[in-house]
Amino acid sequence: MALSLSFFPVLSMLLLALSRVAGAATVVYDFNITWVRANPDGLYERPTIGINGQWPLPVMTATINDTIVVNVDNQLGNQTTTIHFHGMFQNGTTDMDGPNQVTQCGIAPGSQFTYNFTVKQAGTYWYHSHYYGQYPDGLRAPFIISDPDYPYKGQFDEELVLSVSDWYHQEMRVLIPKFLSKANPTGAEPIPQAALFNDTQNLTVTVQPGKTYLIHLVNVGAFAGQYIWFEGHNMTIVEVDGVYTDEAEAEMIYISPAQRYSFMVTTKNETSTNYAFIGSMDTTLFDKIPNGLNWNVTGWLVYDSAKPLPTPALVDKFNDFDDFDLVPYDKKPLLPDPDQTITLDVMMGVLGDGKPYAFFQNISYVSQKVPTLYTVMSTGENATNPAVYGEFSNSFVLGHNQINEIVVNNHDSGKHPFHLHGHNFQVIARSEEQAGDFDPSNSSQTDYPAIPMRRDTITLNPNGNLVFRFASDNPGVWLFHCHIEWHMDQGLVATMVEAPLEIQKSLTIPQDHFDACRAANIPYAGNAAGNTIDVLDLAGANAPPGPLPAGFTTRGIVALVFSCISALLGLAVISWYGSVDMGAANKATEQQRIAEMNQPESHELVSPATTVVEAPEAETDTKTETEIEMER
Ligand SMILES: *[C@@H]1O[C@H](CO)[C@@H](O)[C@H](O)[C@H]1NC(C)=O
Ligand SMILES: *[C@@H]1O[C@H](CO)[C@@H](O)[C@H](O)[C@H]1NC(C)=O
Ligand SMILES: *[C@@H]1O[C@H](CO)[C@@H](O)[C@H](O)[C@H]1NC(C)=O
Ligand SMILES: *[C@@H]1O[C@H](CO)[C@@H](O)[C@H](O)[C@H]1NC(C)=O
Ligand SMILES: *[C@@H]1O[C@H](CO)[C@@H](O)[C@H](O)[C@H]1NC(C)=O
Ligand SMILES: *[C@@H]1O[C@H](CO)[C@@H](O)[C@H](O)[C@H]1NC(C)=O
Ligand SMILES: *[C@@H]1O[C@H](CO)[C@@H](O)[C@H](O)[C@H]1NC(C)=O
Ligand SMILES: *[C@@H]1O[C@H](CO)[C@@H](O)[C@H](O)[C@H]1NC(C)=O
Ligand SMILES: *[C@@H]1O[C@H](CO)[C@@H](O)[C@H](O)[C@H]1NC(C)=O
Ligand SMILES: *[C@@H]1O[C@H](CO)[C@@H](O)[C@H](O)[C@H]1NC(C)=O
Ligand SMILES: *[C@@H]1O[C@H](CO)[C@@H](O)[C@H](O)[C@H]1NC(C)=O
Ligand SMILES: *[C@@H]1O[C@H](CO)[C@@H](O)[C@H](O)[C@H]1NC(C)=O
Ligand SMILES: [Cu+2]
Repeated sequence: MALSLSFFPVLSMLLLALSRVAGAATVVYDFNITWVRANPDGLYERPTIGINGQWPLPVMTATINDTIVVNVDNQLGNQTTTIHFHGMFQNGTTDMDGPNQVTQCGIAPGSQFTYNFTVKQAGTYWYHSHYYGQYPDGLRAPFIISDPDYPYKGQFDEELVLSVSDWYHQEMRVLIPKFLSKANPTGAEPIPQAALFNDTQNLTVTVQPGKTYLIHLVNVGAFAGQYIWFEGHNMTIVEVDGVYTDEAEAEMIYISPAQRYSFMVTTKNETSTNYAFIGSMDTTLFDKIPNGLNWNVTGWLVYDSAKPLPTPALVDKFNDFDDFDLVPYDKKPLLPDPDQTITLDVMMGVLGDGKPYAFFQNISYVSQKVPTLYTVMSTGENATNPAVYGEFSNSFVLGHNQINEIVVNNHDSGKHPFHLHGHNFQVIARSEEQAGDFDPSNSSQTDYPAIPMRRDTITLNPNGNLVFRFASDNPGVWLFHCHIEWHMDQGLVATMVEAPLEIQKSLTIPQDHFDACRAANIPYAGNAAGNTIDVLDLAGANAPPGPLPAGFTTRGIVALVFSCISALLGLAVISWYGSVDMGAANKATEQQRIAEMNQPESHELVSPATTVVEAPEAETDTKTETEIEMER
């Protein structure tokens, strides 16, 4: 009989404990993915993506060195899916990383697919769908990996897992086309209806006096960063995104989507009072605050269930801990000067279809006909030429075992939590808001921390910059993207093709990966356009729409729309703009955008008063889109 861990966690842990005597265990999860119904905020019941008939989803657990096998059975019936194990380096198993059309083909409805990898890291992670904008529909949960040699072992009495998130009442299927629409040229993101702790509200956590709890906190949300604090208690941070840190005391933290913290909370010595803990969504991300929205979620540390649950006090200034100041426990020193530097300027704008897009420089990511990893595997020595991956996969080829520096300049007035797959990275510089572009001429090794903070998801400040480094010691295809799902959907994505010739040498892709492609009728060899004969001929590769028609600039349209909105004429202007003929080629693109439930792309959210959307200088070659066919 196949034991499902998700059904029998306690029993499974027992079995694992037994099998571990002989060494690392194999932990098997059988995930039957189906629609269920859920109403976590008590305001609205909706279809939600469940596993084995349940939502909230099971928390995955393992011990360092375990092999994880996740057998996915996609029984959604009407949506493709994939799973990404966020923060896992997937060292030697880049084909198990999960992003759709990057390291695999999507798992079509009715298809099965096995993820199989060994965990060499411990700490707080999560798993989530990496198929287009799907995970906010429910397919996301924590993944905790324990470590027998944990340095803070003995300093706490009990471990707790806690997720925090935003929550939408409508499905992404409905929200994405509304968002990526020419009626929304500024890219104003949908505002969540609620915030949740552990996929509920008013969560009560029973605690004992005089004890220390190690809390693993994950933001599994789609959009909102959240301020987190525990009334009457401080947090002692000991881990960030899987990186152990020196103890750092914080009264409040800010956690962006996809980020994780472990911290210790020590309870009072007496039980006379219960204490609230709060998650407060960062409303500077929201273009407007709808009437009646409660952007806070409350839970309670319950010392005595007979005592009242106090209403949280209002906080008028958020005084959150600066994660840049964290010091990794292993004291890994600053990496040397880089061999390769990549500068990415974050831009928001409108393309010729009148819809809002996001760009690194002038490139808005579009997934390609052939998953990028399969292009690596089938283009021989040409795999070191970024051109074979298609211009709009925004690919950068990294040499093996070199030092890479990524500079991200924010030309947008919103925050962006950037995530790199396959690595954590040393954050060596991060500016405050409005600091403008990073000035490399002004910086040298001595300006950077001797022991930089490391994590895998870092928040970039509005109109600011950040710089990070990592060594390319993990051959694979690794996405770099904003973890705000809306921005991902708008194209705020780049692809790091790390040591492609090493991938070719060491990787064998299991047969079920190719079967997934066949089931979805997706080619799995050749360049981005599926050309296996002349891999330098990219004709037919997927591309976003061309630029705005002559005479229009994004800045102009945005200014016009906003000035008219302020004159209460906004709707008229939007419909006037919407009536401009964008050309037949773009109509196909529009349908493709709506139909495509496939890749991440994206845009920024900002308050109208401060929005400056820059016009990308995009080219005019609008190409025929074929992703609509893939989706059928
Ligand atoms: C949590 O409590 C608040 C205040 O009583 C209430 O408005 C809200 O509906 C509760 N949430 C849930 C999911 O029950
Ligand atoms: C798929 O089915 C679910 C459950 O009935 C429904 O809520 C959802 O909107 C459907 N999604 C698509 C893309 O058709
Ligand atoms: C998957 O779960 C659904 C809903 O609980 C159930 O109807 C179906 O039989 C399950 N499929 C498999 C293969 O277990
Ligand atoms: C995990 O495996 C590595 C060798 O790959 C070994 O050095 C380490 O001690 C193992 N850790 C545990 C906790 O078993
Ligand atoms: C997982 O991968 C390992 C190593 O390649 C292999 O030995 C094992 O058979 C695989 N397990 C499954 C269930 O695919
Ligand atoms: C949060 O939910 C997970 C999964 O259901 C559970 O394991 C965990 O104990 C919960 N955390 C708290 C603090 O209640
Ligand atoms: C929390 O930390 C702050 C600053 O480090 C300190 O002033 C305060 O007394 C601490 N509070 C508790 C409850 O320990
Ligand atoms: C609880 O009591 C112990 C022993 O008296 C003391 O060391 C500790 O500081 C107290 N903790 C708190 C949070 O007051
Ligand atoms: C949410 O909490 C913050 C911080 O205490 C407070 O300023 C704000 O008024 C609260 N919002 C609502 C809707 O209660
Ligand atoms: C991947 O594995 C190689 C060889 O074992 C090791 O040198 C490298 O540091 C690892 N990289 C990461 C990111 O874990
Ligand atoms: C690289 O591509 C060119 C043009 O298609 C081709 O002539 C050459 O044989 C390719 N090299 C390899 C190693 O595939
Ligand atoms: C983007 O800019 C580069 C460098 O200026 C240029 O070579 C390329 O053609 C541009 N691409 C698009 C899509 O505009
Ligand atoms: Cu973003």
